[in-house]
Amino acid sequence: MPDEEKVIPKKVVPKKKLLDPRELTTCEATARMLAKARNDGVELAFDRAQNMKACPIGADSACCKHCFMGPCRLNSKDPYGKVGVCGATIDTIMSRNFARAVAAGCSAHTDHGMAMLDLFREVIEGHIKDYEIKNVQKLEYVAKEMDIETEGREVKDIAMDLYKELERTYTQVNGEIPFVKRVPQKTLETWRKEGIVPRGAMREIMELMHRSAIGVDQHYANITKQCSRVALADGWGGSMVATEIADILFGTPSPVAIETNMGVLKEDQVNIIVHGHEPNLFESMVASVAEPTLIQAAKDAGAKGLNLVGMCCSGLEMFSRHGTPHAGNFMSTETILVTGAVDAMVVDVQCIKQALAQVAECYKTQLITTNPRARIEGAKHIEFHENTPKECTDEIVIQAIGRFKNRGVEVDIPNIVNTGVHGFSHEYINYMLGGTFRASYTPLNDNIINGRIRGVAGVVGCNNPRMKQDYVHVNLVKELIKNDVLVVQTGCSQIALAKAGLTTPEAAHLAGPGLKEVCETVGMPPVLGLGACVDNSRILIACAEMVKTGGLGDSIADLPVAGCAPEYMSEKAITIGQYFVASGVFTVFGVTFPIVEGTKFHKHLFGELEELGMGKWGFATDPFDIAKLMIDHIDKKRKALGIDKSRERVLMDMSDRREIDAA
Ligand code: BF8
Repeated sequence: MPDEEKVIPKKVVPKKKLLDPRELTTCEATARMLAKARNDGVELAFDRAQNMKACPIGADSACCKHCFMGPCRLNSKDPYGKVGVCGATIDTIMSRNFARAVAAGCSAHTDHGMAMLDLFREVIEGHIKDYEIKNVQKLEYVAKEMDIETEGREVKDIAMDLYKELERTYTQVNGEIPFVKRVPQKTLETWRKEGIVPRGAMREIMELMHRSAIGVDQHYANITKQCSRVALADGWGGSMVATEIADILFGTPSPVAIETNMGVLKEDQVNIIVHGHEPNLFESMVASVAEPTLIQAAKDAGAKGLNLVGMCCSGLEMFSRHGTPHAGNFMSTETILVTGAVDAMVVDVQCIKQALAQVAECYKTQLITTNPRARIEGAKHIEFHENTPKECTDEIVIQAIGRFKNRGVEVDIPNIVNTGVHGFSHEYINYMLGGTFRASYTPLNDNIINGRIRGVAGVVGCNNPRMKQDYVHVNLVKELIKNDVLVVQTGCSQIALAKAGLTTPEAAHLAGPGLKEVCETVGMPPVLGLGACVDNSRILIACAEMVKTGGLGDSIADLPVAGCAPEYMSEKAITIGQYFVASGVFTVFGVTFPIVEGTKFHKHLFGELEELGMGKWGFATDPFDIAKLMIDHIDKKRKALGIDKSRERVLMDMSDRREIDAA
C-alpha cells in the first residue's frame, strides 16, 4: 500500500445550484469554510449530498441483495404488491436489512471494546508499559459488582480476574454476559422471557448474520428478537466494557471547562487534530505534545508551540478527561481542513470520511492513518503499536512540525470559540446531586417525583448532510429543557450543544422553572455531556440506577425518560437505538427511517415491542415534533407512575419560532 499515492483534487462541477452554506449548517465556522471550499474549487460532503439524491428504494429498505437471484426491488408505495424472487416479503427484506445494520453497528462498538480489553490485558501482564491502571477505585468498584473478591488483594490480581470476567462479553458461547448484573430485575425478566439476553457478542453477531441470509429466518418478529439480542450485546456489553476499561486505564471523567469550535486552532502553533474513536492513540498524542524535545523542535520551526485538538468521539473522550479543546463534530471534519491551519489530521477508526484524503491534499495537510484496521487510499500511514505508542505519535508530531514550516497555503481560521462544562459520568451525577456524604440518585428521583424535573432525555448521535447541521439537535434540546426535561448527551450531538452555548451552567436560564431551580442549586448545566458514543452505556447505567433507587417503577420501561438521535447517519446509531428500545426506552430517530410505514415490521418496532415490556421506536424530522413525541411519552410515564400532577407543556410561541428561524 504505497503512501506516496496522490489523489488528484477535483474541481466542483455543480450539477445544480447549490444551497447557501447557511441553509446547510447552523455552525457559522463550518458555513464560512464551506463557502471558502467552493471558492477554492474543493467539493465537500455538503455539496456531494446535494448532487446525489438518496436512492428512494434503498431509503425505504425495499431492496434485497442478500443473494444473487436479485437484487430484488419492491415497491414501497404498494409494499405487499409483490415479493422477491425467493418469495421474501417486504417485512422479511426490511428486517434483514435492519439486522445487517444492527450487526455492523454492534461490531464497531464491540471491536472497539475488545481492543480496549486487549490493551487492559497487556497492561496487567506488564507487556505494555506506556499505559497503567490510573483508576484503582473504579477497578475495585467494577470488580465488586462482578462478585470478584477485592479485600487485601493485589491490584494486578483483581484486574486479571476482571479481565477474564469481561472477556466473556465477547467470547462466551453460552450463559449471560457479565453486565446483566447491572440490569434492573424486571427488565431482565422481560429479556429472559423474550429470549434476548446476550450470550457473547461474537456468537450473537454470527447468529444474526446467519439468520438474515437467504432462506434462513423469514419472520420479521423473530429476526427482531435477534436484533435486540445483538444490540444488547453492544449496549450492556461491548460499549459498556469500552467505557469501563477506558475509565479504569485513563480515569473517570469529571466536569471540566472546555473550549470548542474552529477557533481552537492557532495560526502560530503546530495544529494537530486527532479524529476517531479509540482513546489510546489520543492519550499517547497527549504525551508526545508534552515532550520537551518536540516542543523545542516546534519552536525551532518558528511555532509558539504544539496545539493538540480533538474531533468527533475520541475528541469527546479527551476533553471529558483532560479538557483538551475540541474542534467540531462529524460534518465539520472536512471543513476544518479548509482553514489551511491543520498541520496533521490523525485518524484511527470509525466515521472517517474517505474524502478527507482529497480535501487534505488540496490544503497540503497530512492525513495520517494509524490503525491497521482502517487505511485510506492517498493517506500517509504511520502504524500505532500499543507497546511502543510514542514511536508513532512522536513521528506524527515531527511530520506536523515539518508541514508547519512549509504550510504553503493561506491560513484562515474562523475566530469562534465556545466554552462549556463537560465530562459528566453516571458516577459524577450521583455525587453531584447527592453530595460527598450521601452520594445517590435519590435527589434526582425526588426532583422527578416532585415535578421540578419532568423527565430525562438522551439526545445523542451524528450529523447528516441531509439535515441542516446541528439545527435539530439544538432546537430539540432547547425545547426539552424549556419543558423541564433534563438532557444528557453523547457523541456529535454534544458538540452541537456546546457550540450553541447550552453546556454552561448559565444556560439554566433557558430551562423551565423547575429544572432551572435544580441547575442553579447544584451549579450544573441543564445539558450534561457524558462522552463518546460508546459512553451511551453511561446513560443505561444511569437509567438502571434510577430504577434501583426507587419511586419510579420497577423497570427501565417505567421511567419517564426518552431518547433521540435526530441527525443520525451511522449504522452504529441504529444499534444504539435498538438497545435503548430493547432496554425499555422510547427512542425517536430523525432524518429518515429505513422501514416502510404501515407494514407489519414497522408496527412491530413502533408499537408491539412496547406491549412486550420494552420501549419502542418513534420517528419525526422537525425538532418540535420530536420534542412533542418525547414529552408526551414522558408525561404518559409520569401518569402511569401517579406523579403527573400540575405538569403542563410550555408551548413554543411565534416569537420563539421567529427567533430560531432568524438564527
Ligand atoms: O460514534 S456521533 S458521527 S463520531 S457515529 Fe460518528 Fe455519529 Fe459522531 Fe462517534 Ni457516534
